[in-house]
Amino acid sequence: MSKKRFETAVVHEGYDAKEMLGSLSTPLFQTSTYEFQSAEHGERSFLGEEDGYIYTRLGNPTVQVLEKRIAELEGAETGLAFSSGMGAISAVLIALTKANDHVLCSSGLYGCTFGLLMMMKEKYNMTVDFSNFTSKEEIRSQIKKETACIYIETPINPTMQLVDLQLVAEVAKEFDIPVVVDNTFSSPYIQRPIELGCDVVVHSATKYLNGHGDVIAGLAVGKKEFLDKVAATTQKDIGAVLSPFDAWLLLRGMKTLPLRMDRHSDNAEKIVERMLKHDKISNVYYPKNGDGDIYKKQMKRGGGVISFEYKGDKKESQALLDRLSFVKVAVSLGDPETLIEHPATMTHAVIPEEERLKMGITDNLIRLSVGLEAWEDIWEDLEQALNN
Ligand code: LCS
Repeated sequence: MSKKRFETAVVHEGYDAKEMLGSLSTPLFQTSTYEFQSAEHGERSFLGEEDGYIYTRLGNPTVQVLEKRIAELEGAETGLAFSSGMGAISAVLIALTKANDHVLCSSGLYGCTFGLLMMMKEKYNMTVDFSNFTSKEEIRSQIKKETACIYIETPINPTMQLVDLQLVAEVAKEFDIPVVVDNTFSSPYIQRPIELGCDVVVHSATKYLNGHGDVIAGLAVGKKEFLDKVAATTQKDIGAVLSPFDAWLLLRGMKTLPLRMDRHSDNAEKIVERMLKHDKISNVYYPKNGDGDIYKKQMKRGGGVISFEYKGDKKESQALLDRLSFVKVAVSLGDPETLIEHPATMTHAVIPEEERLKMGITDNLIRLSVGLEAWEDIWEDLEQALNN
């Protein structure tokens, strides 16, 4: 059978109803363990001599459909599911590094990813540097003999700056260093890092992949050899595995990913056009309007997140949020509801002020996750809050 297009794969890939009594919808295997046919069968299962299931932390049929589906969508060999985005990120980073190693990161990171790296730095004497990844020379000059991996968010949460993934992957290959990309903000519908030469993709599937604001989940995809190691060590033994029910919800939510991403992007484009003309807004950050060349090279659409700087101080920026009516003041993103938050005091509050400002997270930066509502209603609510 020929390889299916994205919109088809997101509905069908990884599931064959014939193997599940014809059930058209993926069955929910809500079980923690599996009965062995005999003690010897159990022994052989633990030795890896038998296919099949042992215990849900080690594998579950519902979760495995999701793992196959995300691997196909990202163009990767294999996938693994976790109980949160941070579960996926920590399992991958801990598997790739050891004491005294160096990690080179994008110039901004989600607050908890930053926190995890700072903890690894302190506990394991690791070093962490940040790069703008603007040229091959710059990247080469920042790679050390202890560099264990390169870790990138693009677009960066919440500044929306972009990193040229192909450029980084080409330099990383020269040094044989794996490149890990957090693809949460784009989803594979918009950007596919593996096809650009990167090695591992991680997701907070809590966001666009699930798309309904009712699940916390993480995913990682990459080469089978590496992810088999993660599955047998940092996933299995640390244990941040996804529950079958949450995998089932994710499989359901993901089916509409292409429709939702187009709608989020259409809505965001309309809002950006108006924000650019509003005299209470000094800067608007949206992928399509920023690094034009990188955007064209690697992204299909701009996605649903816009950040902007309000002409006011911290208190006045917080007061703007309180004047909104149906737009919700909440962290997270990628939900059907439009969400707004203040990164300096919420998602990125754990980052010390000096580093936070270096990342471009000022006290008047506001992040908007544009939802699926009518864009006119979203803009009317924002406009009344901006004008009051
Ligand atoms: N990566 C990125 C880029 C994220 O934005 C988040 C969560 C994570 C990883 C962690 O995923 P989780 O464990 O929550 O599934 N970002 C959040 C945010 O910006 N607001 O609330 C959570």
